[in-house]
Amino acid sequence: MNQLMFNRFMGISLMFLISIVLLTGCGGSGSGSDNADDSESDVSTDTDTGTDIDTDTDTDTDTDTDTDTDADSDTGRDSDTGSDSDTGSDSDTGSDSDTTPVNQCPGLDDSIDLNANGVADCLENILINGQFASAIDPWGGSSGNLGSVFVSDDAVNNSSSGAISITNLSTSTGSNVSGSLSECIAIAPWSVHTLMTNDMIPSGQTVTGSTYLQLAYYTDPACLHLVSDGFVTNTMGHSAPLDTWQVVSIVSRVAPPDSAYMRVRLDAQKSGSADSFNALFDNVLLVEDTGTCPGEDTAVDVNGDTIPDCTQNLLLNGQFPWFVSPWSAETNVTANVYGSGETSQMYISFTPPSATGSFVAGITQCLPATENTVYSAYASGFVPSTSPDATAGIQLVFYSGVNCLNMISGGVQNVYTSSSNVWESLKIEDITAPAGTVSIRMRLMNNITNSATAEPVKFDNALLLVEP
Ligand SMILES: [Ca+2]
Ligand SMILES: [Ca+2]
Ligand SMILES: [Ca+2]
Repeated sequence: MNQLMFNRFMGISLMFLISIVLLTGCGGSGSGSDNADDSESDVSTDTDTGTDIDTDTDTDTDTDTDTDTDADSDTGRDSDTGSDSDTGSDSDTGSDSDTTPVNQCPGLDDSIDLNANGVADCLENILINGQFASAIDPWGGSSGNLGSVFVSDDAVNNSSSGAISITNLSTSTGSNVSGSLSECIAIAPWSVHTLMTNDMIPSGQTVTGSTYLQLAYYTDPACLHLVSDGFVTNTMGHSAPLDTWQVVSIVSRVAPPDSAYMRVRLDAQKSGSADSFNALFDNVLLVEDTGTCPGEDTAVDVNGDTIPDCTQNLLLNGQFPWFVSPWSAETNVTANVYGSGETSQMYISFTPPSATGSFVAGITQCLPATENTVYSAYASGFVPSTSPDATAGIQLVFYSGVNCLNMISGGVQNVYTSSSNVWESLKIEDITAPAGTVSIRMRLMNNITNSATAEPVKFDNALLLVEP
């Protein structure tokens, strides 16, 4: 691990620690008084979620402002560690041929393991009260969720646990999501989470609907202010079969760099009727992904050195799994991630100011750099045949000031695609940083010649590394 990556990881680790310290010193409680904001937020949800399902989750500007003020999820989880004391008493009962497993989570169901990792979900759940053992607290919701109540219909028929029944009471006949229930928790930037839950739609309803999950990232502990990306993930759950508990997931979502809190939302979605629609949820599990490069594809190796690019990349967010940050879009450039996870790509577009001449614009990332160090940069570029006047390119520029100020003369490298409708490997290899280098900028470029029309190009798998 080189120094830059080490610093990056140390920085993230430090922020995570700080988050924990802040959390333990902060004791939110109750589901909060949400009503003031929610009437508006539900309206906005009603109008936008119908069209953004599965198509473009990243540009969803759902500005729901449900205020669940519970930011003390970690504090609650700490109580789980108290159950370790049960281990001692378990040995005492061994002589009674008592084969009952250790009660790992008093009051909760140890047998639930939705993510099938052999660890009781109650031990690893970041959320509070994911099993709805006896109530729905601290889950909170919007004013549209007046039908959300605790019910005894547990997903695995556990007589000592229940579920949450969420009713969409919207009288709109359009496609809409309402009846939400949410929890707002502290998370670390760049942390990666997977959400899983049981859901069930009772039969006998006049409305056809679906379960619906949402993850959204915020800067504040009340989950009121979305991160700069406005990053929201909506996932349709089930509309069938009825009366049968199912499992639905949102897998490996990466927290944007300016996020500090995440809101997990459970919803009932319906369309075509003013009647209410009801769905049940149980065993909601949120875990942080661990291992090599969570949220990124370890198979990507654009420089062909058999080392996963995600372990050697100086860039953050080189694979564009969900969002644009911390890449910075230049003036008038539209940058969006389409697709999701390992199949996603970054689209860059701008409208040239004139139909004559060659114009270049794109997105950039600036990093500290060291003189006389050898750098290589890569990306996959794609020019659709519908962009006949465009090429896709990458650029490396060296600077003598921090934050990419004061470009060093002669310190610019460019390479562009040469054909359309195929992914091309763009490479700038083995470039020695000039004397005086303090920072380096990598740029992904959309170049348009003799056209005043926006002609998008797309990129994937950007890599910047120091050569050994
Ligand atoms: Ca588990
Ligand atoms: Ca339950
Ligand atoms: Ca590699």
